[in-house]
Formats: sequence, structure tokens, C-alpha cells
Amino acid sequence: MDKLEELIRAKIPCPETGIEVKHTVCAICSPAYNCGIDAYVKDGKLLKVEGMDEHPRSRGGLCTKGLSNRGYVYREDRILTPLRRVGKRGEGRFQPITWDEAYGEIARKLLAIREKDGADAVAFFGGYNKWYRPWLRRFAHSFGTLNYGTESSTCMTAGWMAWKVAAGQLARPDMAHSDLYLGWAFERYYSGYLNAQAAERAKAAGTKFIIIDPRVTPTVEKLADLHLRPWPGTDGALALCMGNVLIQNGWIDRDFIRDHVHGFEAYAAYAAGFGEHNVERLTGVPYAQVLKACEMIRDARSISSHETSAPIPHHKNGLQNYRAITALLALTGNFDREGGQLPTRHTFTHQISGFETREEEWMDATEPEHQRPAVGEERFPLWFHTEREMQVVDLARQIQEGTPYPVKAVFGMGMNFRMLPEDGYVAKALDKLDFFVNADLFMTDTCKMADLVLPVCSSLERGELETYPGGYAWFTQPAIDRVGESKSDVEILRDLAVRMDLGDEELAAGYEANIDYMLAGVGVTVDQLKQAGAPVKVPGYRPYVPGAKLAQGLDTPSGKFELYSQLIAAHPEWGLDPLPTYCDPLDGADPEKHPFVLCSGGRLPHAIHTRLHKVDWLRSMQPEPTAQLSVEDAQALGLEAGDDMELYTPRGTIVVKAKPSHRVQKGVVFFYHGYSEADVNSLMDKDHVDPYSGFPAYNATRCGMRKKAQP
Ligand SMILES: Nc1nc2c(c(=O)[nH]1)N[C@H]1C(S)=C(S)[C@@H](COP(=O)(O)OP(=O)(O)OC[C@H]3O[C@@H](n4cnc5c(=O)[nH]c(N)nc54)[C@H](O)[C@@H]3O)O[C@H]1N2
Ligand SMILES: Nc1nc2c(c(=O)[nH]1)N[C@H]1C(S)=C(S)[C@@H](COP(=O)(O)OP(=O)(O)OC[C@H]3O[C@@H](n4cnc5c(=O)[nH]c(N)nc54)[C@H](O)[C@@H]3O)O[C@H]1N2
Ligand SMILES: [Mo]
Repeated sequence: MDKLEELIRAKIPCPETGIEVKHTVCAICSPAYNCGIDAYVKDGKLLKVEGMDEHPRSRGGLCTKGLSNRGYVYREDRILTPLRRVGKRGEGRFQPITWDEAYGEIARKLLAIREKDGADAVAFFGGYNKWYRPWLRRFAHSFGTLNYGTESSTCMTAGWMAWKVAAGQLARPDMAHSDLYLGWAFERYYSGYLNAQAAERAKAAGTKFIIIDPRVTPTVEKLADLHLRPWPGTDGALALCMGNVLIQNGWIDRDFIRDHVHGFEAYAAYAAGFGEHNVERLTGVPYAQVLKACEMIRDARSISSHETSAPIPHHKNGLQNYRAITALLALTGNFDREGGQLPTRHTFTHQISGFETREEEWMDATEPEHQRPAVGEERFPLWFHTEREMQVVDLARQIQEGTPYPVKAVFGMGMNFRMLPEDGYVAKALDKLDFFVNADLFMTDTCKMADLVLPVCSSLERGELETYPGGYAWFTQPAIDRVGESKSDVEILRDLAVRMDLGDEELAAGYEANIDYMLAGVGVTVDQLKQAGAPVKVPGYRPYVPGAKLAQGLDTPSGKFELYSQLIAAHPEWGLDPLPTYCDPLDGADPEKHPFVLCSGGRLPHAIHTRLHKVDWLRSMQPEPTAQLSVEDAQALGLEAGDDMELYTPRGTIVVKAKPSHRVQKGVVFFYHGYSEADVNSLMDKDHVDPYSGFPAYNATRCGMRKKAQP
């Protein structure tokens, strides 16, 4: 081998090899992270990735998923050109067409439906990623409808809604300064490694951790000073019991309650129903452990609580359970003080960076008049009240039933019907549409249902604004050549806005002009950010001063932290409770036939929803869809590790591999979602949802399990 070949094989960046290292961003997982990547590039092709040392947030780190970006970007099923369906829906037979043909057809069809059935007959659905959401929302508005909705109809928003009800805005834990952290469903080694690292730093500095998780997780093993193990979906009863114990013992902050809390008496009277006599029966957690947790709360100078995106809200009682958890912070005076829960705002695409952009103003500038109810508005009125967008969980029903009016077309970006409960019903609804477009990187099961499929590029192939906590902003530049004829989501929306003559000059002006508009007041421009080449601290950064919001009064009807919600009380027609009341989390299936609880929350470190099951590297870490069940249940069912077992509900049966584990409670089975061949959402009940938020109850469904009979 000659020297040059050796250098190339070793992927050494230098003039001889022509290999360059370019900074870019990983957008495979949550935009809460968007870790920095050093991309090794030759002739426009990605050779390998490493963590980017200069990145203020990820500081050289990358997780399993991030390290697999090459496999992701060049996945075999990347879509290369716009496609028109020629086979039946779902069959996967398509014919390449030009962008011009695709735009022409979309414009014609959507405008014709708007003309005949009204703008609301078209729904705009954003799945992953979040980067284009302000544009899709504005596009829907400029088209004339509030029927814009996203995957956030099942993720994170319910937690924010709980905070909006209680405190009028979002709040986040000031973990670094907390004496005690309530790690409610806190398992970030699998779902968010930077947060796990922050927890380790806090632990080393003396923070105590109570972890509340049905499973024995790495977090429990590494961080927990106390582990409470409720059954899935019973956190509300547990939190109410803790509230009651704190009140009965006087371990509360009376001054804070007097000055800043609304509804204490009503809350205390309700919480009194949860105590030594029933907490273990309701939650599985012995009273002695509840008492121990309350003693730790009594002894802590400051307390904050995990901001849960999924496991607490993914229950039919999810929002109420989360409200019951947030109440503990109000009772102990840990809202808006150092080391407690701090009021906060989003900067841009759900990031919290400590400076204010004009994103919200921009994306809602063309909001149409509210005439017909948005999809899901009647069924989930609190959702619509706080979010002003459709609740996508109700979309399939409205398409199928045509009430209160028919939805005839869906324009999707990264839409994935498999994320929704009883997804066979969702697929049938898509099949009924007059017109369905989906834009994605890959030929997914959902794209196969579409009439037109548009190829989009990855974060490595586009430039975009990133914002990060601590006041950082970055404008990335494309690091590699685009795969095929793919375009960025925002380019597609701009092109279409022009083609459809939506009369929206801002949309027509394009991404960079729009970002400059949003950044006015932040003290930087797109050009300056581009020149910087890496994240920079912006002049408009203002770190939050704890106590500032309380001094002003909260944005709730009473101006206080509401344990009793005046917003909900003012709307008796919603049929919701102003107090954080508790109900059993399970569905109505026959418990004799379905004696187990199926929990399909809990992340795998090497998977993210459906996105990575087809990336070989990652798939090799656990090639088969595998469910975790308790050792006791496995023995009773005659199951050993690696056996085929059936999981079933009244909706269907899937076959998975069994993994008996001491980490799981008897009676509960954990299985990860997103597999086409063992699709847990096909087992779910589309109506087993939270009436407050609309969130599906993915984490507590009655099911049966048995060993699969050998043929
Ligand atoms: N049973 C069960 N179901 C669940 C959950 C659960 O815990 N259990 N979790 C829920 C939660 S929390 C969430 S967030 C949802 C996730 O739901 P989704 O985000 O809808 O899930 P994905 O399967 O990742 O589908 C996203 C699609 O977006 C595509 N995509 C990626 N980047 C881009 C981009 O830049 N542009 C475009 N146009 N497309 C892109 C991907 O290729 C993929 O096909 O699932 C929910 N469903
Ligand atoms: N590797 C990887 N990372 C991800 C994702 C992924 O799919 N894979 N998804 C991303 C997305 S979109 C999201 S929303 C987040 C979600 O990430 P997290 O919020 O961390 O959610 P999970 O990992 O589902 O659950 C965390 C823990 O909650 C426990 N749990 C489940 N049900 C309950 C319950 O009812 N009560 C209590 N107290 N605990 C419960 C589980 O046992 C688990 O250990 O992760 C993000 N990061
Ligand atoms: Mo999520």
C-alpha cells in the first residue's frame, strides 16, 4: 500500500488526501440536543463523524445514534427524487417525477380542495424533525387553516400544558443548584446522555436523588438515594399522598402558599384521600417509602423535579398526574427560586436558550380567522386552548367519520402513522384521503401510502439556525453534497408558497431572511453567525434571575400558582377537573384475559422511534424486537431468554423475543415501539387517551402474554 492510500484509509484530513473536517449538527434525536459533529468529508461524501470539541453543549460527545450518522444519511432507502404513486396505497410502487411536476400537482390538488371544501379540509402534519415547524405552521395559516399539528401532539406538550395550567408558562428544573432532585421517570442514560451527565455532576456536588420509576434502571443504580417503584401510571396517587403527608406534618412553606398559591385548601382536602390506608394498594409503593421520601423533602433546602416529556404524560391520567407532581414544588416553595423550578420560555424550535427571538410572532403572523373547530379541538378543548393547533390524535377519526367536517387531504413532513395508537385505523384513514403528500428522507411505511413523496435532505446537507442554553446561537453550513435531488423542508415550503400564490411575501423570502427577522433584537445576523463557523454567545442573552416572575405575578387567572385551576373551572363544558384528581390508568379490556400491563415507553439507547431500526450498526446491538418481563412472570409462562412470545390485546397480537429481567416488576411488560414487523401501536386502543391533553396512553394498556406455540 502506498503512503497516500494509507492516509486515505486512515481517513487523515490533509491536502494530500483531500479529506476535510467540517462542523455540522446531528439532528437524529431531539432538538433539545443537536450535538456538534466533526464531519470527515471527501469529494462531498461523508466518510466518518466524530464529536465536535468546540461545541458548547455536547463538548466533543456523541451518543450511539450520533455516531451512526453515516449509516443514517446513506441509508439504502433514501428517497432520491420526487415520486408519484403508481401502485396501490401501501404497495410501494412509484415513478420518479420532476420537482416541477410535483409542485404543479400539489398546488393544483390542494387549491382545488380548498376551493370546494374549504381550507380546513387540508391538514398539515409535521412529524420529526422540529427544525421546519415555524414554516409549516405559517404555511398552513397562510393557506387558511389552523389544522396544523405535529408529533408534539404526543410528546412533551402535555407537560408544558400542565405548567401553563398551574403557572401560566413553562418551567424547568434548576438541577445544578438543587439540594434534592425528584427524578420522576428520569432515565436519561438511554434517552438523553447530556442530561445524565448533568445529573452526575450535580450528584458529585451533593444533590440527592429520589428516582421514581417502575424499573430498576441505570439511573437508579448510579444516582438514586431512594428508589420508588410505582406501577406505570399511578404517579398521581403517589404524588397526592406525598402532598398529603407533607401537609399533615407541616413540612410545607406556609408563607409561599399564602402569597403565591391559589387553591391550597381545596387541594389539601382532596389530597387527604391519599394516605397510609391506600397508597400501596393504588401504586405498589409501601407507605414507609413515601414517608422516607417526604422526610428527604423536609430536609432539603431546595427541590426541583424532572421535566418529563413522555412517560408521565403517556397515560390516560397523564396530565393530571403531572399536575399532582408539580404541586409538590408549590407546597414546598420551590417555584421560581434558585434550585427549584424556574419559569422559562422557548427561544426557537422548542429550545430554551435564554434570549428572545421573534419566532412566535413570525409563525403566527398570518393566523386565519378561527371559524370551524380545528381537528381535535372539540374532543380536547384544553389542548386547543393552550396550543392553538390541531391535536393529531383526532385526525384519523375526523377523516374516517367526516365530523364536524370532512378532511380530504394531508400534507405531511416526516409523518409516521406508526407513532399513533391503533395505527391500522390511522392507515385506513390515510387510505380514504383524496390526496396525501409526505416528505421524508426515507421510503417509510407512511410514504408508501402517499400519492406523492418528496425527498428531503438531512441536517448534514442543509444550513440551519441552532440555539442552545447559555445564550448560544449557530448557523450551520451544508457539510456534504445532497443525496439525490433532495431539498430541505423549508425550501420545499417556500417553493410551494410561491407556486400556490399564497400571497405570503415572508415565506417567499426564504429561510435566511426569515431567520434574520426572528433574530432582530438578539444582536446577531445570519451572516455574522455563518462567519463565526461555530456556536457563539449572543449579545441578547439575559440569564434568568430567580424570583423575577413571582414578583410580577404569574400569567394565570389568579396571578398565582394554581393548585385549583381557574382556567378549567371557568369552562365547565370541558368536563375537566380544576384539581389534579386521580383515576386508574388502565383501559377497559377484560383483566382475566389480559392480566398484564403493557408499557411501551422506555427508550433503547440504539433506537429512536422508527428512525434507526434500519441502520445496520445500530440494529446489530439488538437485532430482534425484544420485550422485558419479570423473571417471575417468565417462569410462570415457561419463557426463557430469546423465546418467541406473543403479546396480545383485543386489537391484535405481535410476536417478540422474551427477555426475563429482574429490572421489571411482576405483572408489567416493557416493549419498545417503532418496529414494522412487531408494531406495538397496533395493540393500542385509539380511544385510550388523556382527555386533558389528547396524549395516547402508550404506557399502560392491559395485555396478555404467552409463549408462541411451535409450528
Ligand atoms: N408505543 C409508543 N408510541 C410512541 C411513543 C412511545 O413511547 N410508545 N412515543 C411517542 C413520542 S414521545 C414521539 S416523539 C413520537 C415520535 O414520532 P415521530 O417523530 O413521528 O417518529 P419517527 O418514527 O421517528 O418518524 C419521523 C419521521 O421523520 C423523518 N425525518 C427525520 N428528519 C426529518 C427532516 O428533517 N425532515 C422530514 N421531512 N422528515 C424527517 C424520519 O425519517 C421518520 O420517518 O412517537 C410517539 N409514539
Ligand atoms: N435513545 C433514544 N433516545 C430518545 C428517544 C428514543 O426513542 N431513543 N426518544 C426521544 C423522545 S421523542 C422522547 S419523548 C424522550 C423520552 O425519554 P424519557 O422521558 O426519558 O422517557 P422514557 O425513556 O420512555 O422513560 C423514562 C423512564 O420512565 C419509566 N416509566 C415508564 N412509565 C412510567 C410511569 O408511568 N411512571 C414513572 N414514574 N416512570 C415510568 C421507564 O421505565 C423509563 O425508565 O427521549 C428522547 N430520546
Ligand atoms: Mo417524544
